[in-house]
Amino acid sequence: MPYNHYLDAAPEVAQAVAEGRPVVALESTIISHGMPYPQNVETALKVESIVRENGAVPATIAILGGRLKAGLTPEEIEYLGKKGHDVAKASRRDLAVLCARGEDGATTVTTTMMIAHMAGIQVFATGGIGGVHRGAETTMDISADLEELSQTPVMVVCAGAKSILDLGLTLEYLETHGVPVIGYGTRELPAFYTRKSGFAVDYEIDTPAGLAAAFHASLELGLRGGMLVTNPIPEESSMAPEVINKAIDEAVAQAQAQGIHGKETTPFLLAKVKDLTGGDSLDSNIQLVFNNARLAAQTAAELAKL
Ligand code: PSU
Ligand code: MN
Repeated sequence: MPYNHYLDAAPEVAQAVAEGRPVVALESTIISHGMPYPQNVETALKVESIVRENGAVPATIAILGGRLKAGLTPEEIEYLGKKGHDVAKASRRDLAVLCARGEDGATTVTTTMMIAHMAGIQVFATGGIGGVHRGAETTMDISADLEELSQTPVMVVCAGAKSILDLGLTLEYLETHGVPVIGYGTRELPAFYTRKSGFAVDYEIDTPAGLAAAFHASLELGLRGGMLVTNPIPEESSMAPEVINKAIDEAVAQAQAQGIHGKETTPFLLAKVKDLTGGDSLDSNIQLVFNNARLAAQTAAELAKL
């Protein structure tokens, strides 16, 4: 992607990229819209330290005052966490207007991939990605995250997709758009809160070096898109499928009954699931993000050797 004057890479991030050292991008919608304050800020700061402990430089990404930031200060993370839903959730279609107006935006998987790529960052860790929503055959609600994965060469390490989505259709969409879905140490797509979903991934890879080799080949082949690494939640943090699936079904029914649509759907469902499980899902969510940050940092370190 060409250089652009809206981008501000933090000095530490710019230097690491220039020297070919490992860097891991992190998103900010998960901070402003995905978790409540103050757990969101605590989690975001802890994720950064996990990335460091595993040998990479963290670059939390957001839009602040119309600037595309790759690498935030702890004060900036606190600001985004406290402002919460008052920060615009910024997807691809929002970037130009936010930049032109000098406004703030919390970056989704889509915009975090875009800004990471502009800054020369190849690996990105998050919790869950957006996908094809249940009922998309009539609502056409398909996350821009899937389209971005097909056109931006960044590896996204996530814990699979939540069954607030239609997982089967999400995989079909990714296949159509040529996005490889890798299971880390598993043949089965993890479903975020649980390690299993009943759906198969395309490939199982068992080491950070193996993930790095696959992504390196993708870059060398000049393939346009990214790669989706799905990392199962640690067993001890995973939830009972009956409990979580009941909460998800109830959340989806409430969203339908209240006519929730568009960009509000995902944050609404995430918040409802959290309420319905009495906060247990938030604990699981935090642990799986830590787990993904660890794997992403180790993979970025391997990629830097190739
Ligand atoms: N799914 C989660 N947690 C999240 C999100 C999705 O389990 O925090 C956020 C991510 O930022 C993702 C965005 O990119 O929601 C997708 O929103 P939408 O479905 O509106 O595209
Ligand atoms: Mn949507």
